Order: sequence, then C-alpha cells, then structure tokens
Amino acid sequence: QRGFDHGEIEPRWQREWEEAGTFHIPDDADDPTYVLGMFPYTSGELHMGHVRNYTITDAYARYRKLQGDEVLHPIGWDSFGLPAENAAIERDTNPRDWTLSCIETMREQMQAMGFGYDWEREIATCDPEYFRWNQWLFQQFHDAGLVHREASEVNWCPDCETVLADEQVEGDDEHCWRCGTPVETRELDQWFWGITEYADELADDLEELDGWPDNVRQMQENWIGRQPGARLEFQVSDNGPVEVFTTRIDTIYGATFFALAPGHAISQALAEEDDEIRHFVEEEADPEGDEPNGVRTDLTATNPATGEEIPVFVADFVLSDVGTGALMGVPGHDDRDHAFASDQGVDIVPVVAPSPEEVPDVSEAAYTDDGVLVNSGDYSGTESAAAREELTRDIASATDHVQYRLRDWGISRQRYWGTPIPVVECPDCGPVMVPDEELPVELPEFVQTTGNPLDEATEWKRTTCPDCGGDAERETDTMDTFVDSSWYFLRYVSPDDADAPFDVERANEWMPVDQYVGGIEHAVMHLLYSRFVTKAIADMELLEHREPFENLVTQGMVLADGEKMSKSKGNGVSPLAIVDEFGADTARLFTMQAARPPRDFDWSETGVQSANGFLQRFHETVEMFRESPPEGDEDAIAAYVAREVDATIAAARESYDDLTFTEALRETRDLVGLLRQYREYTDPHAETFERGLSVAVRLLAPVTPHIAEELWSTLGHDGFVAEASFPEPAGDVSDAERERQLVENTREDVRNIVDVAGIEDPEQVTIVVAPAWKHRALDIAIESDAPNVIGELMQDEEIRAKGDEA
Ligand code: ANZ
Ligand code: ZN
Repeated sequence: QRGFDHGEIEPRWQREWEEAGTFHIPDDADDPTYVLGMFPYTSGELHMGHVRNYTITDAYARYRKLQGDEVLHPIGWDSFGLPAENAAIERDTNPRDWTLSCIETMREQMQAMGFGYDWEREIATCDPEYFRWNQWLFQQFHDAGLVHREASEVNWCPDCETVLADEQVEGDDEHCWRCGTPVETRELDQWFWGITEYADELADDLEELDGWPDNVRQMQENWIGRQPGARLEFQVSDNGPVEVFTTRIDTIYGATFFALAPGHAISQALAEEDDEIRHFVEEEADPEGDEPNGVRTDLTATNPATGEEIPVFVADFVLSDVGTGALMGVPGHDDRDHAFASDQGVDIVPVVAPSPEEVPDVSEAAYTDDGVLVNSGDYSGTESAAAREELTRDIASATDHVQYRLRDWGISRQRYWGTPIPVVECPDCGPVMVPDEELPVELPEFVQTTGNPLDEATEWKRTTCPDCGGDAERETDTMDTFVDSSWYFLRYVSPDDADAPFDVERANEWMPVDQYVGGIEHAVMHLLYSRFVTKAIADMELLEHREPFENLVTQGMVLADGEKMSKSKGNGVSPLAIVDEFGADTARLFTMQAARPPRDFDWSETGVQSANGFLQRFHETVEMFRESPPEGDEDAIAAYVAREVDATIAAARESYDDLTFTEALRETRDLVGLLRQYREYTDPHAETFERGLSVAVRLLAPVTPHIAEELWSTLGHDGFVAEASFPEPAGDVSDAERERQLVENTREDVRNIVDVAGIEDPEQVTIVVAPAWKHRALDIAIESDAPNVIGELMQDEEIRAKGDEA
C-alpha cells in the first residue's frame, strides 16, 4: 500500500493524544523541563512565522520527552492591544468578541498543527482572571516604590492616537512600529514602572546568561547603555552653577566651550529675550541632523580646571533628556565637539596624547582614545584613567556618576483594549490605588470614538475615593500590553489560581523556563521587561529566581522571494493551505529542514513538495516491514547499515540538543534512503532493518509526530511514539571509532558487494554509500575498478570534487 492519507492520520492521532492526556503535566510534577514559545498575539490566523516558532518549540519539547524528561509545554494568548480595537471598529463589533473569535480560530489551527501543548494550562491576557494580576502587580510595584506618575514628553502616534514607548519608535525617521506614521511629541501625565532601579542588575546579569545568543545580550547591553563618568558644575555668567555630565573628565583642560540643549531652562529663558536664539530653539534646531548646529550666547562659563572663561552656546547636538542637558565641549577629543568648534571658530587644544612626546595634531580631527595628559597643568603626564579619578576627587563640584540610556518604562496607553490601571483620581486625595478586594477593575462596554473610549465611559468612570469616600473618577489609561507578557510565563504554573498570580512554591520549582523560543524582534522590549519584572517579583519574595529564561533561541524570519513574508506585503503563504494539501507534518518538516532557527529562510514551493515526497517515501519504507519478512544471513551490508544507524542517532541527538534540527533531519533522511535500498537490493537480516526503521521513526517523531505515530504502530508498538524513548546507539559512535571502522571495513565490504553479489547496477552499490561516506566509497570504487559505480558517483557534486582530486 503506497502513500498515506494525512487527512485521516493527523486528526486521529491528535484525538488520541488528547484523550490520553499525553502532554498534560500534573500540578505535582517534579521540576518538569519547561519549554516555551513566545505566546502569539491574537491576530486571527496563524502565519508562517508562528508555524516556525511553535514547530521549533514543539520539536524540542517532544525531543526532551523522548529523552525521558517530564515536559511543561504550555500555550496562551497575548490578546490585548490596539490591533484588536482597530479590527473591531472595522468590523463593527467590539474588541472582546473579535479577540475571542480569533482565539477560537487560532486554537483550532494550532491543534491541526499537532503541537503537543498542555491545553489545560491555556491562558488569555484579556481574561479578567488574568489581568487582575496585572493590576495586583501594579499595586505591589507601587508599594515597592516602583511606580510613579510624571508629566512627560511622550512619543505620540497621531494615527494610532496613542503614546508609544521609546522601543516602539523605529528608524531614523522615528516612525510608529505598528503603522509607520511619523511620531510626534506631546506632554502628558503618564504612569511609569521603575525599570531604571534595576539597570545595573539587568546589565550585570547579562554576563551569566550564557544560554542566550550573544547578539541579544549585546542589544540589551546597548539599550541599557551604562556609562560611568562624572557630574560637575561650571559657573555660567549670571546663572550660577550649571551641571554637566562627562565620561571624559580627564579632558577638562581642553574644554574650550560650553553648550546647552535647546530645551535647557537657560536656553528657554534666553529665547524669551533674544530673537536669534528663539529662532534657533523654535525653528532651526535639529537634534537628528548630521551637522551639529548652534548659536553663540553672550554668556561665558568658567572652566573649573583652567579658570578660563569659555563661550556658551545653545546647540542642537546637546539632547535635553540626556544627562543634565548641558555639556562641556572638548573639540580636541570628541568628534561632534570637533565639528561644532571648527564651524564656530572655537579653540581646539590637545590635552591627551598617545605619549608625552607625540602630541596629536587635532586641527583636522579629534584624538578620541585614552592616553597620557598634556597641556593639563599638574595632571600632565598622568594616564587618562588615573586622571579621571584624580580630577573627580580634586574638582570641588565633581562626583562620580553613572549614566544610563535606559529610561523608566512608560506603561500608560490611552486606548481601550488593555488592562485598566487600578487607580482612582480623587480631587482631594490625588491618585489612590484601588484596593485589592475591588480587583479586577474590568473594562466598560466598548464605544467607538476617535480618542480613548474609557474617557467617554461616564458611568464607569464615576466612583468613590477608596480613601475618603468622596466622589472621584477612575484612571482612564490602560496598561501597555508588554505588561501582560512580562510575567505570563509564571501564570502557567497555576493558571486557575484565584488567590495569587501564581503558586509560589511551584514557581520556585518549575522556573526558570529551560528553553525559550521566539522572534529576534523581541530581543529588547519583551525580554528586558520580563527580566525586570522577574527581578522585582523576586525582591517581593515571591520568587527565588532572578532570571526568567535560562536558554533562549531566536528564530529568523520567513521570507518570500527575499522579503519578509506578511499579509500586508501580500506575499504571505497561508500555512493552513499547506496543511490542507499536504498535512501538518509536511508543513512542520519543511519549516524545520529549510534553515537553522536563527537564520532567515526563504519560502519555496519545491521545498514543501520535497518534504512531502520524503514523507511519502518514508511511509512506503516502513510499510515494507509488513511485507513477508526477508530471509538471509547477517552480512557485510547489515553490519554497515547497523553502523550507519548508530551514527545517525549520534548526529541527530547532537542536532536536537542544540536546537539546530537541520542536521538531524538531513541525516535521518539519508538513513531512510539507505534503508530503502537495503531492503530492495539485498537479503537483509530482519533485525537490522527493523531497528533501522524504529530508529528513523523516533528520530523524526519530534518534527513529524503524526506520521511517526502511525508508523510506530505499523512497526507493532502499542504505546505512543511521543512517549517512547529516544534511541541509543548500539555501538561506539565516536568520530574516531567511526573513521577507524570506515577505513578498516569499507573497502572490503564494498568489494564483497561488488564481487559476491555480482552487482552490475551502480545503484546497488550506492546502498553502502551513505552520504557521509561517499568520498570514501569513491576511493574504493576507483580501486576496485568499478567503472559503472564511478560513473554514477560522479553525478554527485560532492563526490565529483573528490574525484577530481583523485
Ligand atoms: C566631555 C567629553 C570629552 C566627552 C571627550 C566625550 C569625549 P558618549 O559620547 O556616547 O560617550 N554629553 C553629555 N551630555 C550630553 C547631552 N545632554 N547631549 C549630548 N551629549 C552629551 O556620551 C558621553 C558624552 O556625551 C559626555 O562626555 C558628553 O561629552 C556628551 F573627549 O564630555 B563628554
Ligand atoms: Zn479622596
């Protein structure tokens, strides 16, 4: 019987797994291996990126199960957020109904993919039973001093009508991450979570995250942007002391100008009086421009080291929200200062040199390295690092100061579909936390408006102050959805817990996540927030772990003709169409064998067909097992095949362990090819053949679980292959041993086959030519003077190269 009916096989095994509770992890499980894919945003349909992400996760989870681990592999829905609101408006429904219908569809699609989830642990962030714990966290963070409200300039997307976090503003043109509209700034009262309190720990602990890709750690480090330096004051004409931040106090003798950001209070005051300055501040200043621009003021500043009066500028390369919004300009040693000073005709003095004898010429370009101080009074001759310490000590106003690029996390959003911030605004008491027993604060009915629907919900807004009992109004901001995803991995340990966000004891046992898998686009925001929230929860003594994700794999993009595959680009291929036509196993196999997880891969129709073709052949090969058992003796080929089976197991194990998958799949594919030929052309010993099949089925089971179950039962096994054990090599499979055996045995074996079997057909010889051995077989073929074989082998590129050498 040839071919297999995926439409029959796949749903049948999915049902069987479900009925048997194969992937359910009981609450009393003892420290299961926690494998987690970043939960999907409920857009309404699985796309290829999801299929890739969750197949990687599922294959790894299934692999660990085959290794004998208990595996916790849950799934949930990141289901709050602006897109649902927009979709609801478009469809004239409300975000809740829309989102719930998306969840229904996506759940079905995931089930059709055969992902082995513990569905009893499913969560959805838009469920009040979930988001009440966001509100609870807000209170706890408030009590821990990690929440504050501040009127601040925020990024505002005029199209989405919402505030965006810095991380949600993309590109040099500063556009909205969602809709691409250029972002504006606005001044608004915003709630913040104090992630900067944890800046040092977040940066320091990156070093220990050696199960994370280096590029992700680097991106986080850059985002935190820790800069050790000093703060010190310059006396500015009538304005008194003005503070600056510098990383290079060792260059202070070369500070020949002083510059203020356009937003600095002094610049603003000067703008009132002076037309030129006002024009610059209001019109000309362009912080993003390539050239530093500025205007000279009538003020002077006193360099505290030299005592000299230096000119004061208002300049656009000085940023209002960095450091103190003022800087000391050292054109001899800083590139931007150099460009600015050259333009403005300010003195450029070298004060640091590679050595005292080689004072650099800084007229054309700054010398930016550390070195030895020159032209620096008593400090001349001192090394930069030592001079920084000494000057920070000696200059009266100077103190050590570490500056960070990281800002506190603005969690306020002026939109409907999110977690209401649990605060009541009282005219007498100010903002008051909603007490615990009143949680969750649920959302009112949805209304369509251009602004924030919560502002229009008059009834909902009206409440009483928890403190004084007087009339008060609810806060109408909702939380950034990154709050939802900053701790969801903890909720899976006790998804129905009505008394706590998670069961503390179980979380201590089950956390951290052993293997996390998700897109590189979450390298900064989601992963940094999750690390912060985990640390803050640990400090509340609810968790013994300070890092949530021990190992991380990031997956590249799915491309179509070199471009990111997406609905909006119109080049999307629906995974469901492939599941319909070829089955979930084919879709899974294709996405897994096309590229290792971190790499992008290009979608290809032929790739899908070839994956399906292989599964057909695989099915056929195992079906051969049903045919009348072959008779004959254990022969040279059987020993050959047995060794190849072992080598395949070893290679597959290595590949699954490091989540590369491609090698495991390629080797297993080759093994199946070998087994087919073995069965057709020889008189094999049944045991070796059967073992080969049983190994191949288990090696493929993590990636193509349905057909693997089907074939496992064809081979006469009762239980699920999902619960079988990963095969162990029967012999020594070290590279050295493999090589030794190869050299010792191969020549003779091939000669035996060629001679004894009287083989004419080159294809028959390729039975023993498992791919890794091909070049060796070529040597042998040449030696044993088998021209047909050579002809056949020469068609293989790898071998041809080797043949040319020979
Ligand atoms: C003097 C100096 C001399 C600096 C020197 C650097 C090199 P980077 O440049 O990334 O290391 N700075 C301080 N406040 C600023 C603001 N509000 N806007 C723009 N720039 C500001 O960052 C640290 C340096 O940025 C600081 O050290 C300061 O220039 C500048 F050879 O002070 B430095
Ligand atoms: Zn009050």
